[in-house]
Amino acid sequence: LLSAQRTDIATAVAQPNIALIKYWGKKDERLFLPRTDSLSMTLDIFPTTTRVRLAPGAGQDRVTFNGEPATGDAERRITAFLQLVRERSGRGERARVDTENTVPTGAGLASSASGFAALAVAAAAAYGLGLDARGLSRLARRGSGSASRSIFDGFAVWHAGHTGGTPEEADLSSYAEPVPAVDLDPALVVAVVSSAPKEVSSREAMRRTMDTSPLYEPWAVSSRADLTDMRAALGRGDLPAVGEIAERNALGMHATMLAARPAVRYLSPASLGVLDSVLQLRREGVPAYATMDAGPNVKVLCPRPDAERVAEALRAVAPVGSVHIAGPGRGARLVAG
Ligand code: 2P0
Repeated sequence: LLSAQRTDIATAVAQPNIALIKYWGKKDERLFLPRTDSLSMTLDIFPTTTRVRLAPGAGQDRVTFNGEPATGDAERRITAFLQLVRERSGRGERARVDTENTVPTGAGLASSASGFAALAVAAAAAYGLGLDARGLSRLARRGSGSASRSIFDGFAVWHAGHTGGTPEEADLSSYAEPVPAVDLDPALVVAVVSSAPKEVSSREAMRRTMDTSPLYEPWAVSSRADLTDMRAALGRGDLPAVGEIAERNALGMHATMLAARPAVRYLSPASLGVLDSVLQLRREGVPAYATMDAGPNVKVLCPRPDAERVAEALRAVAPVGSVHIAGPGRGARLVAG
């Protein structure tokens, strides 16, 4: 049990994860049930640290990010999440939530996965929910789908769950859990090509893709096959196969978005420049493979001994702003303070 004791104050740390088999689309928006299973690697860089302190007598939640009061959508999502925790705990106290994010400002990397994973672990402890890792994963999912995977170390699969029965049954059925991977020593090299905020939120883009893209259903079907192949590749420690499957799955996801009406296009000329450079690395014998999320930045999976060479090649692509080398990291956990 990660959070069995009632403490009234708790601090948790979580790191981002990058999906190798993507989550794109919800079959239930309220419960954050995804249309497909997904699989990711939790990273060892850019931790988010979140402290939740119950504030008896306070009339509302107070939330800060790196010392500044949270506003707008971010504040609403966190308050809604705390409300869910209060309903489950049977306790009504408002909370003070302080989050320190170490993603370099303007790095163009999403922080909702590490953010809601850290918040779930800290809030569950502060309100005394007594959840195990699976329960924490289900809780984190209600803040942001991808956060369900950052609860775990290294590789994790997030089950889409089923919607046939009651909402409670559906909610219980969708969680992440660790995936065995043998003898893999991967690096993930992150090439930041833009730090501009995205024009279409991933939430809206998912909705539009599901509702209007004729390629969505075929992608969902092929993604299921990709997941089966990915589990086998991880199980036998075959990093080139892991990379190849991840790259085709990501390109397929972007193809479904391009076919949406109107199209959702996250990849920029700079992203394509990085993809060219990855192809060139492969021609030179480096097993490097790319994956891209809801933005123009490109993440490149390769064996750790090749990471510096890959980073150097990506830095040479004209519009690349910064390059970060990550490896598999730890899941969300309580810390002192
Ligand atoms: C993923 N992405 O699997 C996919 C691939 C982006 C592309 O999860 O609406 O911030 O909060 O559940 O988790 C980004 O979406 O969306 C995402 P919500 P989230 O990593």
